Amino acid sequence: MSKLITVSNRVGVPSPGSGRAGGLESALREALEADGGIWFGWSGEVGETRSETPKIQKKGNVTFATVDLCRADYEDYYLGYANSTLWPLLHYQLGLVEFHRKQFQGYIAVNEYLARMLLPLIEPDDLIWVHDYHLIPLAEELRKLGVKNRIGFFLHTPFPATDIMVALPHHEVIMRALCAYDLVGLQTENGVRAFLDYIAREANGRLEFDGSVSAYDRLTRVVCFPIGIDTEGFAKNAVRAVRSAEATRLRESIDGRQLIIGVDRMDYSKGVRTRFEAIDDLLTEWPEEAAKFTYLQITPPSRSDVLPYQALRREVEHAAGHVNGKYSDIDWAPIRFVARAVSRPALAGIYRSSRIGLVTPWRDGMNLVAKEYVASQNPENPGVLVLSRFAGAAAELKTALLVNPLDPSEIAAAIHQALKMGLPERRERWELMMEVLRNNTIDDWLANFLKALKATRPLG
Ligand code: GDG
Repeated sequence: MSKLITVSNRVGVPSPGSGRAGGLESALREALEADGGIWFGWSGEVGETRSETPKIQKKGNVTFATVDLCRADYEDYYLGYANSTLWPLLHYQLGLVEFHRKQFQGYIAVNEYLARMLLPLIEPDDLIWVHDYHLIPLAEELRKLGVKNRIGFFLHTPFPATDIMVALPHHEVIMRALCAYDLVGLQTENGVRAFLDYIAREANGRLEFDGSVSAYDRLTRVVCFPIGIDTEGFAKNAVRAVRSAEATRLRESIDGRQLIIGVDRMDYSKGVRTRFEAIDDLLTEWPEEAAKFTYLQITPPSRSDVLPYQALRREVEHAAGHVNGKYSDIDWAPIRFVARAVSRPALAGIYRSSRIGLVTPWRDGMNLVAKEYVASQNPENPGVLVLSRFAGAAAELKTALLVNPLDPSEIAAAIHQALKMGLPERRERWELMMEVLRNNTIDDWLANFLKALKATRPLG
């Protein structure tokens, strides 16, 4: 019987101390649990040498198969090509893109190694679902080993416009590798359009009558599957969590002021520094708002071994200090900057306690925080989402206050509008967004992708 094999860069093997998994992780685990399946990928461990065989751990119906990488892999594949070349490129940050041929070769080599490690676990009818930019060459490497199974790929980041894509040295190698998948899933229609544009202009390929893309002697389907969240689950948790000790302590500490919330990994694509500049602009333009709100920014560290991320942390801390130094009074500071993670249940309570959700990435594949904030609101008195027009979520959450995330004064004006917005308008905007979130949950996303993958024709 066919089973599902999911492959991701990191595999979170559940353990007693590992806490509650995020929405994507638990949805994938449930899908694997349903008919039995395998989750394969890097363990997160860096050893002196690579593993010779995968470490197998069975939890319920799910087999977790993980391998360790060696130091050179970690540097070339993970820190290097994946996070210093592809990540900035996919987020339109050409100035941050580094390219070193050795890292590129290391990236291909790790994918070739992962394909070899995965091969013995694959049975003829299995469906293989590969996740994200670290693993683009995996299908091509599996094909070289004779794998004929249906293989799908989902890119969690944006797929950039052709002019950005062609800035990548050897972009054709990456695009050819993407076309080795039977199905490529992207977050937005904009991404699908960009993919087709590349295929037409750079690969001399074409769109077939049945909707598949023909290029590099292969047929691939490229489809938009906007990722969702567990909408009802979040809404229910938020009702409970808003009464938790943490949310209560937070509300007491803000002393009746309006709360503005930002939650982002420490990443330059998330636009946190510009958001602090927006608070500066807000207080310059509308000084009467001083002491009427508190902006809480929660920013867990991320990729701290990658150089630009270390510089970013210093810049963000400096910017928060600058704004606080300029506007704070003895009993109020505009920004509370928390540079660590908070627990998942606490997060839902914090979202619900906040009058404004501030989500202004410069670019984002989707942005789940925007959706979680909306799902957590009190229907009787919902808050307002201020959202970057360059987050994938903006294609769905059209009644958020959409802003250009590069313009602090535009963000400031939207915050001001949100602070003043009356209940009827807040409800109307929120209800329309909530309907979208109810109609496309994480379970729908998963089912739609797998249905489309099953509908592709297996090779040979
Ligand atoms: C990539 C793409 C795409 C954050 N801080 C804490 C915490 N979080 C959770 C949030 C949310 C998740 O992490 C972040 O998801 P995002 O979608 O916002 O961003 P990325 O991490 O960049 O994710 C993105 C996503 O993949 C899925 O396809 O949407 O565009 O870049 O769930 O709640 N969770 C806890 N404490 C924190 O402090 N517990």
